[in-house]
Amino acid sequence: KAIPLAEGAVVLRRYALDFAENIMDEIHTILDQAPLKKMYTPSGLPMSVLSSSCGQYGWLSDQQGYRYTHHDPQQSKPWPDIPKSFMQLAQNAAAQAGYQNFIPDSCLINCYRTGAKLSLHQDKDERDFSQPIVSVSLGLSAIFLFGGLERHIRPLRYRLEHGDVVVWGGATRLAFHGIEPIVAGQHPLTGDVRFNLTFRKVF
Ligand code: MD5
Ligand code: FE
Repeated sequence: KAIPLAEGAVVLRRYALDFAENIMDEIHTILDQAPLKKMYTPSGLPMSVLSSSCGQYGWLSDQQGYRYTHHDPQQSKPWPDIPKSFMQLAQNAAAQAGYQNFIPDSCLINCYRTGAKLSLHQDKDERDFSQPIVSVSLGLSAIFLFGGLERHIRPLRYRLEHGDVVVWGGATRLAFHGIEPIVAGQHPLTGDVRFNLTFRKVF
């Protein structure tokens, strides 16, 4: 069932649970073609999350800045396609939250090892903020930090677990958010990591 988390954000608890094994198989196929890599902030600081992408656009971050590209620079070939099952999951989840025509052109794959975190930030490298972001959590759980539209607002904390899907739209699309350091653990499907997929319409 759909639970509103804030104005415009909907949590679909365990929505992806039945698809999780298929999703992990697809993730491994994608990562064989476009391996996870360490990203760096524009100021040169290493990020603790490892990332890859599939879809028409993939997200990159290094000293040249944050951007979306058609190519995986380490492979000199286009990013792998978004699997059909991913598209269906993202579209169905978006529709549950009231977005009937969500057609993502990018899926970012984030891999969090023990201690990996994401500092408070906004997602604003996309063109149309009326389009939601659909995020799928897999494996180890995480404490999600959900802030406000300004950085100084103290974030609320929510646990996101294996199979949870969140549709971030409306006023939350530009909210500050982050992930607390992942606590060591073991998950039967992902082992010692958390994966998160974010589906976006970038262009
Ligand atoms: C994650 N990833 O769990 C999150 C899921 C990222 C990122 O933040 O940028 O890769 S997406 C969470 C999100 C997106 C847009 C708005 C809001 C949250 N929000 O309003 O809190 O790896
Ligand atoms: Fe984000």
